[in-house]
Amino acid sequence: MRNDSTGMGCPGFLDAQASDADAIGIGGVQGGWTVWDWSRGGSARQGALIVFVVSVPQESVIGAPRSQPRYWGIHINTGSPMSTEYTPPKVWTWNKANGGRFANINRPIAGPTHDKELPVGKHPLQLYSLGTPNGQKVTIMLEELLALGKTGAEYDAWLIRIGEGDQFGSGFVAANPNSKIPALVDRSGPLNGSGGPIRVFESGAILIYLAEKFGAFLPKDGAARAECLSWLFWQMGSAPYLGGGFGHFYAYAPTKIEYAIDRFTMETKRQLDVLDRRLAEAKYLAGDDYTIADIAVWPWYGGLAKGLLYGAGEFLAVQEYKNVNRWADAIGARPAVKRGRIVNRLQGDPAAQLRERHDASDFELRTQDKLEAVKSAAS
Ligand SMILES: N[C@@H](CCC(=O)N[C@@H](CS)C(=O)NCC(=O)O)C(=O)O
Repeated sequence: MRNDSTGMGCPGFLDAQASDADAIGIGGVQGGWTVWDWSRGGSARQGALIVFVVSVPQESVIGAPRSQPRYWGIHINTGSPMSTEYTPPKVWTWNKANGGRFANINRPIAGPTHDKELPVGKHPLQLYSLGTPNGQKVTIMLEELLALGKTGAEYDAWLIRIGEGDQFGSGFVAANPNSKIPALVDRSGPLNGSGGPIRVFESGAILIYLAEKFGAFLPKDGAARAECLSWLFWQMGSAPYLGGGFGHFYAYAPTKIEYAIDRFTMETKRQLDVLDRRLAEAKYLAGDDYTIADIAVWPWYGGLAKGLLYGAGEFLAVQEYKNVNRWADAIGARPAVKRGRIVNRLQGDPAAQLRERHDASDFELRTQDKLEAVKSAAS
């Protein structure tokens, strides 16, 4: 199994995590065995060996009515795929063991799991993030603002390892009650008139906040502003089908389910066509100018069109979307984009990973290849 991203399908955070073997065991899908109570709902899995025992309950067992007979089964997982024939029980219950390798981060409840304050650096803006497409939007925006000479956009970018559950620390949850990267804390105080730190979560909200604060990359009014916000919100609504739908079922789910892959491939190709048609009539999504709409859409759909997401370039025939490719190349060539896309990255070429960014010079001095060279010289 490749790296999931908590079911959200966000690519780009592969980190040292548990191996596939931890999917095996009670409730596992690739071997081992499971005992379950048939009378509470469920269905046979492909290739399973099932032994039935009818029990006459004298005492209530796991809450079933005493008057009903109970059927118990033993399911031997033979390594066959998870069944697609699943009858949901009346009430879903959280079976932690079924979470496999991601049991520590997939939860049906919100809120912190542990106490941990967030670090604070020297700059006005503190970003808590990770170099997935959702995180890249904000680091690209900050680098673009700095490139324009907006020195108030200097920032510390701290790494949040979502595979290790950092998003459930009390400090992070205070910055984003939704426990997802990216989260921004603006500590510039008097600049905002409030005197205190301002938290902003959801990448779209962060982009608008920064665009308004610095007066850049968001047209002031009229049709251009409406077009920009429309494409910005298009991204927020569309990418979950790409990441949580297509990416999850094509690349990460423990079994390939044709129905799910078909459904989300159809939608992903439709979305690429939506973009391709828009970019046939306009240079950038909002019109003649590069805006936060492009900054939001590029990390997802630019990456997809260049065959960089989910190993799906050939499957989706991404080269056919010529206008998206033209636009993706133009944005990818911007120096600020080249910088922003490597911040908080944990994956890929070490020279293209700046795991934490606290100073503009870090791009020259503190990429992972440089840090590793210093470490090996010292040892
Ligand atoms: N709509 C959110 C999506 C953020 C999101 O899905 N973040 C993922 C990483 S790309 C995350 O933090 N997942 C951790 C988790 O689900 O526990 C945004 O645009 O900011």
